[in-house]
Amino acid sequence: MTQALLVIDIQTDFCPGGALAVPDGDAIVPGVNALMHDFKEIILTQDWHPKGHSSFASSHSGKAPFETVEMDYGAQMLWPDHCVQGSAGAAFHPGLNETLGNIVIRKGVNPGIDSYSAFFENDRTTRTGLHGYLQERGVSTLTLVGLALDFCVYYSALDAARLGYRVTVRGDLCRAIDLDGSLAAARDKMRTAGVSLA
Ligand code: VGL
Ligand code: ZN
Repeated sequence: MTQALLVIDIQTDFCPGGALAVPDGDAIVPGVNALMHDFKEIILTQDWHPKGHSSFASSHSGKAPFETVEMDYGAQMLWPDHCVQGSAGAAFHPGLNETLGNIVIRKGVNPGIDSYSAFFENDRTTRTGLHGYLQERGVSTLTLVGLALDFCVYYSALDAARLGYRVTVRGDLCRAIDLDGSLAAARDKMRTAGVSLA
């Protein structure tokens, strides 16, 4: 088994009506469910923050969502409170066929470090364990789908390419937040990194 599907953060808070809604985010759910039937190895990721997480604007006095702060590990965009561990918003979108997932990787659990990528936290060095899992399963080729294309999908795709996987991002099965040109920048950088954007 050498191929795996990575389903990134298809959670209630990233869908319309959620705390950090990605426009049209729920539209990808039926297509993702269908695609899961083509894979034997399926990894689901879940953004999973403790209350008061350092990526929440509410944790920084005088700061508003979508402003940035300087953390020890570099610039960090601040977000509305979202995907709080155990909350309804952190659950997978109710339409997602999560039973087909072999393993769930939860990320963003460290109170002081955000984690966009499914492989590394935002300090770019602390590992989530996903690479070890994939290596043990003999996976070398990855297909990525999910939310948001210009944040968690993008960081995961770049890290996967850097780790040596062959990476395809199914752009039709992703949706973007698109802040200040972040989508165009993410597309450019993914292409440069050798990620195929289908
Ligand atoms: C995400 C912002 C904050 C994502 C997660 O899943 O793209 N974006 N936390
Ligand atoms: Zn988050």
